[in-house]
Amino acid sequence: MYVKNLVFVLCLIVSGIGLTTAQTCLETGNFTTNSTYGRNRDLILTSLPTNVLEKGGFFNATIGQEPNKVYAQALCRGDLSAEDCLTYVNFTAQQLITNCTNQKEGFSWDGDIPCLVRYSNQSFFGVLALDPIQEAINPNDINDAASNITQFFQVWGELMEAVATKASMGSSRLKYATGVADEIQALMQCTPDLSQSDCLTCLRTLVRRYTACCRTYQGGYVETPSCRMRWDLYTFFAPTTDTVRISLSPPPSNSPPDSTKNTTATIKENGGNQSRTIVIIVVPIIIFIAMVVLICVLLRKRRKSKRQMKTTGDDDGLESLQFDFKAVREATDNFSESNMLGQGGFGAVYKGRLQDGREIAVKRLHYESGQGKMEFKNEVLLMAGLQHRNLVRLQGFCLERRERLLIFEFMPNSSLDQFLFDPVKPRLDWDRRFKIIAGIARGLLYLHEDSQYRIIHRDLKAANILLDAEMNPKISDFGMARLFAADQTRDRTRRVAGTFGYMAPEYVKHGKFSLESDVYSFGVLILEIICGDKICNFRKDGVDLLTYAWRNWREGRALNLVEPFLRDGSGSRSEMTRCIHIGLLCVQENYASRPTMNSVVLMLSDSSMSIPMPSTPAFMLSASTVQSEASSSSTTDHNSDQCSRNEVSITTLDPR
Ligand SMILES: *[C@@H]1O[C@H](CO)[C@@H](O)[C@H](O)[C@H]1NC(C)=O
Ligand SMILES: *[C@@H]1O[C@H](CO)[C@@H](O)[C@H](O)[C@H]1NC(C)=O
Ligand SMILES: *[C@@H]1O[C@H](CO)[C@@H](O)[C@H](O)[C@H]1NC(C)=O
Ligand SMILES: *[C@@H]1O[C@H](CO)[C@@H](O)[C@H](O)[C@H]1NC(C)=O
Ligand SMILES: *[C@@H]1O[C@H](CO)[C@@H](O)[C@H](O)[C@H]1NC(C)=O
Ligand SMILES: *[C@@H]1O[C@H](CO)[C@@H](O)[C@H](O)[C@H]1NC(C)=O
Ligand SMILES: *[C@@H]1O[C@H](CO)[C@@H](O)[C@H](O)[C@H]1NC(C)=O
Ligand SMILES: CC(=O)N[C@H]1CO[C@H](CO)[C@@H](O)[C@@H]1O
Repeated sequence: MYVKNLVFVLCLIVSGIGLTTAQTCLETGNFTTNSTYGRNRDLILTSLPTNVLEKGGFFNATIGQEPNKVYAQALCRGDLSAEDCLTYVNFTAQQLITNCTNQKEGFSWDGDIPCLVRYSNQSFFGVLALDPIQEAINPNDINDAASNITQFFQVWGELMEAVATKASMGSSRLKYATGVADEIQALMQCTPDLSQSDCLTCLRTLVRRYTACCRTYQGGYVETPSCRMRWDLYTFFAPTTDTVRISLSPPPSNSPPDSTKNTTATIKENGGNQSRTIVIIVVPIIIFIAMVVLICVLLRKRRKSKRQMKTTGDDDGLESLQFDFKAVREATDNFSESNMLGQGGFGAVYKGRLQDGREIAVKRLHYESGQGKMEFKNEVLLMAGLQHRNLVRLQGFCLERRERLLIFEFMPNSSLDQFLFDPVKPRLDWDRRFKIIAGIARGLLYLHEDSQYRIIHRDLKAANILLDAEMNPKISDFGMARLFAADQTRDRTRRVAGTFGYMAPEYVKHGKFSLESDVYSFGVLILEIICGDKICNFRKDGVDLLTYAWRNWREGRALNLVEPFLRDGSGSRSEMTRCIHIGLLCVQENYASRPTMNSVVLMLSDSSMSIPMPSTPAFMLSASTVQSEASSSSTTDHNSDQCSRNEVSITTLDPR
């Protein structure tokens, strides 16, 4: 195993920093000395310095042919001069060559040498790596430095989020940002080959990690191979005009940012420098009176402009989202039967083509959604803010008398259940299925942890996973809760809603839903993807899917679960076993032992990570038991589809 969670203590002696370099040679495989792989590795590492200089601080390249192909990457901290970058990368690459004598993979952390060098026998370009994580701290207690710790943490959190967002919005050449809030200085950077959302996920993971382990210290850094953050109470980078600035004592809401040229300067002066205040007191009364008059005038102006800002601000966000009802009706051919894509718990979904040729999917919500216009608009705004590669994107809405329409991007490859369960469709190979599993996991992680709200999906299932043109999975039907009854947003529901088979036992029994019940549904989904059969239809050796998977896994024959088509294919057996293992962890009866989506994503992305043993899954919730309850409460035409829905499905958002 590699070095993990190692805490290096920065030695801070007055102003100097003791340099620590941290190198990790991964034990994922060895090459022999003087082999082609070794020669390729040395060659590409020695070529990095000049290339990274030429390419302006970031460079990735490959050399050789499989199986001796080597992938390498070098990245310098965003504020390094080209000359320093060359020197540091040269130094680091040389160290890697000498220290990782024959490991196939290795990298050097950013650490205090402000560059990252990484090489591997497999491609990692553009791939988010959240593991391993390394952190280092400045061991002094933060309480000694901050007078009001509550306020300090609040500002700290705001600054971190602002810097992370700014860094993620960088270009494909540089994703780097710095920020200053009074004495707090922060620096964040992603490898620029990451997408914006992956970068943001990465940085937020680091911030969470730092908060969990180290926030009582006066500074430190956390890094993964994909991104890094560092903060301290002194300047360790050169602030520029791009540096994010946040005021430590956030001015009360009555300070408009643009009404006067010099407002911010004045506020800073008042808050920060008392001697100036004394000078101001001594200033002739006439000037004082003039200022009072000025302030009065300003206040009045402000009140006016504030009111304006409020209304126009809301409309700005919504206007771009609002679609013309007539246009949408035309696009869907007056919601014709032939354009109907499906009938979900919230209403029917139609395909449409706008005049400009854009294809859309329109969800026509049931009339009884019973929500006022304002509430509906607010929820739409909130849903539109949920953006992730693995979530179906809300493009807009329509509000016309009792009509409530939601407009989504159109997914040409319909939904995952069709590819898994429809015998007529071509079978998906293992690599594709594995990518789909990983994509769903990332989407769910975003809903659970990385978006602004903690969102429980509550109806995760194959039919709610849509596929885009490249067969990337996108979760749909999230964030719908508030469009319906408000009391559904509590932790307990009056009625159990969801789809039988996917619902966690504690949810069915007690109506208690949680992040863990979503993880349960995800576990069922993994097992379905592997066996190619619906949980409600599956019957083998007289037992249901979960029992069958568990039994075979216990007896060391986990792969018995795998669909014959995959078993005959060339897919990685160890990946399949690993996925079954993770699936079983997710469907454990004891919800407290189910993994979080964060660890699921880690377990999926890092094949060397050890995974705990699962305990018994929820047997008593086998499809047969549920089915009898389901059919007794629903009409007979559900018999053909045993995965019957129960009431309406609802997603819940908890503001954090
Ligand atoms: C390489 O190994 C040497 C000896 O163990 C160590 O002193 C040095 O710090 C290592 N280099 C890096 C970059 O970790
Ligand atoms: C690789 O070599 C190191 C010694 O250099 C050894 O400790 C390790 O067990 C080897 N790993 C494998 C997978 O052969
Ligand atoms: C990288 O090396 C490891 C260990 O030898 C091997 O298991 C793996 O398949 C290799 N990956 C690629 C893409 O060649
Ligand atoms: C590797 O090659 C060099 C010269 O090409 C030779 O001196 C050295 O002994 C070789 N090492 C091994 C382990 O074969
Ligand atoms: C890299 O460092 C080595 C010494 O460690 C030096 O000989 C070489 O000239 C350096 N290369 C560049 C491009 O600076
Ligand atoms: C600390 O700051 C918080 C938030 O700004 C404020 O509510 C609180 O009263 C302050 N506490 C002290 C002791 O000043
Ligand atoms: C703002 O005020 C400060 C000091 O009061 C002054 O130095 C600065 O030039 C002013 N800036 C503008 C834009 O008026
Ligand atoms: C900056 C850079 O070199 N980016 C390259 C990294 O590798 C990918 C895949 O080979 C290329 O597409 C990028 O251009």
